[in-house]
Amino acid sequence: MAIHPASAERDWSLHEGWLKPDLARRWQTRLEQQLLWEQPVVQVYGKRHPVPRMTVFLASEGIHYHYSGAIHTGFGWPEWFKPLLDQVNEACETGFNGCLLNLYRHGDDRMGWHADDELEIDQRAPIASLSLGATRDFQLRHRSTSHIKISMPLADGDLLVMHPGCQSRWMHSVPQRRKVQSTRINLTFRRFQN
Ligand SMILES: O=C(O)CCC(=O)C(=O)O
Ligand SMILES: [Mn+2]
Repeated sequence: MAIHPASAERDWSLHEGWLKPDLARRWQTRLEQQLLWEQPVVQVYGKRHPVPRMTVFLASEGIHYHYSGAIHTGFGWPEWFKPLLDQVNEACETGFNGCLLNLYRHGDDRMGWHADDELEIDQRAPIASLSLGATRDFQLRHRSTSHIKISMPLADGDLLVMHPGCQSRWMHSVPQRRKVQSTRINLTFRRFQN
């Protein structure tokens, strides 16, 4: 089933329960066990800080992406991952060639305000964000009218599609939530220029 935004003005669409719980569990377990999760270290004012989450970058061979102060390179997709990539591509009617995965081990892990607007990303394509595991709040803040702030809980199996234009109009974040004790994985599928 293809996804169409309800209205052209909408900058994103949320598809709750896009992956059924049994499939979501299977993917979460596989991703946790089979990927080599890393905790990047960033340098701020000369001091080194581990980022408060674990990450993995998967992409087609030859894709390069600068984030968290380092260059990440695509070495091709693991064979076992391709069915999920195909399913997301079909839903979004696009061909994603990269995916950044974040593992939030507990509620202290988080991501600060940013937009996925790096030059390498093709801003004419959507960005699809799939959530697995613990529910976490995803916040959006309008860039020009900063009093407009939206918080939406992203739950297990939800697919959030950020449409072209979303990154230039909105910033987003995943704040700390001390009460959350279980793990969440988020996959953001992106289209890189090549
Ligand atoms: O974890 C999320 O829901 C958001 C992740 C994100 O914004 C990113 O990877 O750029
Ligand atoms: Mn982002």
